[in-house]
Amino acid sequence: MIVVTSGSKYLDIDAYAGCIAYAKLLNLKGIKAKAISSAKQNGSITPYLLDLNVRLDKYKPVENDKYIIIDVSNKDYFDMFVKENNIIEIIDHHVGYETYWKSKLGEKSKIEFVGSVATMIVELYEKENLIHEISEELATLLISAILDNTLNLKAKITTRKG
Ligand SMILES: [Mn+2]
Repeated sequence: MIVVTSGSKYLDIDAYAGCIAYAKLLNLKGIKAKAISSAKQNGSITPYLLDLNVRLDKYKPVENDKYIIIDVSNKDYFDMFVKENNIIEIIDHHVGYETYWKSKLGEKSKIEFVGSVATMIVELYEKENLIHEISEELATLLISAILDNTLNLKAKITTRKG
């Protein structure tokens, strides 16, 4: 099985939406994948969003599973069940580990300095001509992630000026 997951510390709406949407994109391409996380979900994943009919999968990783990591590339912070040697792809928008992963995974390391990982996942749907397969509920998750990360960015800039 391919396991799409994120960090260990907490799960925010960007990671949550990103994992769910990317596992679905793989499924649409005929590749079996599950989106799971053992991290604590933070307040950015509101009860309304949790109630939508798009959710993480219930799945327990086994020995030979392969991992795709979303929204984090610092290997100290991956979900605790991830085995580094079994990582096959990384999609992230944080600075610092892009050279390391590029040398390990080549084009399967997708690290870009954009506002949210959800933006990158939407672009991957576009690239595969599958954008029309994004359901209204999945779109709600993705747009919430994009907005949340943008607002956080503004909040950080405000703090720095203050
Ligand atoms: Mn993010």
